[in-house]
Amino acid sequence: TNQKQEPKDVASQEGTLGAFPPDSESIASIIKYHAEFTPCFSMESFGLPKAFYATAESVRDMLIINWNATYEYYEKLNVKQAYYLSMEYLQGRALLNAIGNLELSGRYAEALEELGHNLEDVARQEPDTALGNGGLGRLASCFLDSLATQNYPAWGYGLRYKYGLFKQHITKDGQEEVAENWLEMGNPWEIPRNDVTYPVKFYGEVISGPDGTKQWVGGENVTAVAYDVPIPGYKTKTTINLRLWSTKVAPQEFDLRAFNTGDHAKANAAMKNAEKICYILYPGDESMEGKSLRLKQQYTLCSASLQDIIARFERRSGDPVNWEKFPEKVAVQMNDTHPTLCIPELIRILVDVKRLSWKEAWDITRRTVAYTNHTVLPEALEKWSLKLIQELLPRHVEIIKMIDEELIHTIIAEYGTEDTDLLLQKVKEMRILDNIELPTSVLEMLPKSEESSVVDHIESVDISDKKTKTTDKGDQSQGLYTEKKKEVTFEPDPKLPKMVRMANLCIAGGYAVNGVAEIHSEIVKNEVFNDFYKLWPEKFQNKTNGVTPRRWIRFCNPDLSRLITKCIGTEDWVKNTDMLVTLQKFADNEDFQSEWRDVKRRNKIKVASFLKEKTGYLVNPDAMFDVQVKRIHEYKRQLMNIMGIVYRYKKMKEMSPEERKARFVPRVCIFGGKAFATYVQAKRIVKFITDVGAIVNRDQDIGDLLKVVFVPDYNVSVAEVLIPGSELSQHISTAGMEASGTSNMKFAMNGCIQIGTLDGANVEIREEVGEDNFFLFGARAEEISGLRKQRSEGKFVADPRFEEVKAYVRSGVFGPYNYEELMGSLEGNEGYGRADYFLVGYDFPSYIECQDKVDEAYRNQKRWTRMSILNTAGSYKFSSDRTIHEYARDIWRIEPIVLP
Ligand code: GL9
Repeated sequence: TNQKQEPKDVASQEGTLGAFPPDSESIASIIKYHAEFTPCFSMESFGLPKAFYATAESVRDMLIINWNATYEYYEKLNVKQAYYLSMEYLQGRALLNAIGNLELSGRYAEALEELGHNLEDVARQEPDTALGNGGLGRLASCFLDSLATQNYPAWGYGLRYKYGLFKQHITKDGQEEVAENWLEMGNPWEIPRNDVTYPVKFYGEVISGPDGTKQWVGGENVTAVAYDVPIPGYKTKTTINLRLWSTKVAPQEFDLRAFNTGDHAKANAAMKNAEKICYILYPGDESMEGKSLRLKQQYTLCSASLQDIIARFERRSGDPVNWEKFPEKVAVQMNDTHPTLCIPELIRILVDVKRLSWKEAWDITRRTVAYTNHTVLPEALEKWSLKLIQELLPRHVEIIKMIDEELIHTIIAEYGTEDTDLLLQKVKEMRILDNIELPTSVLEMLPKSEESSVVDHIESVDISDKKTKTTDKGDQSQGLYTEKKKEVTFEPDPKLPKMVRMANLCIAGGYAVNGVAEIHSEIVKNEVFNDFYKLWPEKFQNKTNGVTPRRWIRFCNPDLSRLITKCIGTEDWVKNTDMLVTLQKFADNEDFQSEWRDVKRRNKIKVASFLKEKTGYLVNPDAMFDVQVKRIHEYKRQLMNIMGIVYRYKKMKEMSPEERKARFVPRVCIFGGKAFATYVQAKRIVKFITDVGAIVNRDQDIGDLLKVVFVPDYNVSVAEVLIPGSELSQHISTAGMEASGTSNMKFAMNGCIQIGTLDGANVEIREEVGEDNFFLFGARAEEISGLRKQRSEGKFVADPRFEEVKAYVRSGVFGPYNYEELMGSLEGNEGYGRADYFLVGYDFPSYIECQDKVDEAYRNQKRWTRMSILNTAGSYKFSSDRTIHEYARDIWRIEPIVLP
């Protein structure tokens, strides 16, 4: 390994900032220092963007002190560390979070005032760090905050994409994507670690040594470079590390000769090739080119992180290294299947580089790696083409085949060979390799028949000595050959691609598998991975998601936080959310209720001015603020929400002004969310929402009774404004399809009442806040497949109100755009994404009836406020501190370490 030293000599850095924590005067002088000596703006002006960068640099200085001290201490104690591997982190802005955690907000505000600036304005200059798509990435960021806050020795690993999630513009044609160059002005939070680099290889070939050892040689090498982002905990010195990898050309790949002979294009090609791996988050994966890039990204994360983890383990263990102890020092959590290659990569390093036996390496791996499943949507369960992996990572394919073979033998041991039909069905469903011939070691165990038959030639593993050998058939290609005696048991379909199922590999190679909400973990165990659950019930767990109360209450909603602190009598609830339950006692207290309403109203006014600025629409802060913000997806059913609004609008139009007023509570319906760039149906939904808004919002008859606003470019910072000011939030996915959801938790924390289905974490939220404080509607998860079947048999009779809405939309009220595709998707009788697969029509009647109950409840402001308070009180369970504590206790087996 070329691993260099980690940061040392912390003592020498101590004191460079003077007394710690510094007072506001020293802070001001540090900011001035950075304004002068860390220049990326002109000298003269100390305008807003420059003020932000200088302020951030000054905060970073302070973080580095704690970050070094934390690292040193872990190194000294040689503690067990957890490593969270994630392709996504949705960090949002860092400034207010960092100074809030350092308890320096007041002093920073004063210091900036002295320098002629306002802290909030300065903070708004920071671009969102959006290295993620949605819930999964934001969860990873909340976890980092909870790890640091609770003093858990843990790190995050990820990729430093040059372009994060695209920016969304809303035009007359709907969503338009624009690249987000978040690093343009530099990133004050990162520490480039030119001393921490690892080689990452692609392509090449595997050669066998005379002693049976394997070497992966040739191919293309890139260099992974670490960029460290200090993650401070709240009111603790612990500052953990988020290590993001970037890629650059490996020295040996740069073709100096080509450059010298004037072939600059050739010389530059290698550079571009290496750098483009970390250019963009989630490149579209329609084309083969895109697919290969995504796989390169995944492998870069796994390979660089594991080399780093292993180097740290070796350095800390001293000579000789006892590899048996690896799982006692390291736990690796895979955030979904994206980092699955960790499994074969760890084995590769242990066997090929560290020279352990297959058995030792496989044992160590199975005691080190754990897997979180975040979705059961079939299209999201990752499968990679074997051909592609073979080309890019030939050695890993050998290892995956060995794991697959071992798994098949476990399945045989479980089911026996008597009932071959059952056995083969199980093998087929559970194997890691899909549509691939069985290994000979397996064929040999199956009952023989007399007929001769055709089977594929394959490489096989002799389980007894765990060395790979090639079946002795001369022909080294993947060609067919005729073999006597063996019966045709398992024929790959040549028309179908050979695939690797990543989740199956994770379950076989990991020691724990968890879902992210109770209902989801049950679906994982009893449906999607039921066969694996029967095989290894002890691996399966639930870890209900959570969100950090620092960002999602304390910092985004300072007014509510003050009120909560006043009520509870201490601010400790920010670290110990169980204390929020105390609020229950005040739910009916009229004075408290009125203070609670004042806070909400102030937050609504902020939302209103934000909407004005972003969309030009003026809304009435006395109307009910009804919000649905999340990625646009058919299963999340933004379409049902907007069709409900259309129904409401149509009814309003049919009534007299007096009737309208009596029947409906004024509402501002707010939407936000991005659609995947090539997800046509999702983009149609965005367009539909904005078209409805354009008609409704200028309708004089309707006025303040109904407004429909689509907030462009929904991201973490937008959420921080909208959530505190919302009163009703919608979590209305088809039951069984949303693994957990996490914004539902943030809304509850901020006293927002939900309308929702029994899906994901909604189920548990409803349990905690109480049935009376949650608007429930819709079909249950266990009914869904029956309902789909009914539909396909033509037995579904649509509610006339649903038919009415579709006809109204088709009549062209909302403009010239052709909504036939959208309405048509709710009809007919065939296929995913069509024939109303998501059961909008089925749930529509109960949805709009439930919305009437919402209006009724809102009319009684005392009742509503009580519900709101009880939502915050009941949200205590959904702190990511609780989730992380459970991971640490049940999966990682790590203990908090408090710095002296
Ligand atoms: C998701 C699930 O869909 C959510 O229900 C869940 O809350 C989060 C976090 O566990 O994970 N899985 C997933 O792939 N995404 C999720 O949000 N999608 C994105 O992050 C875009």
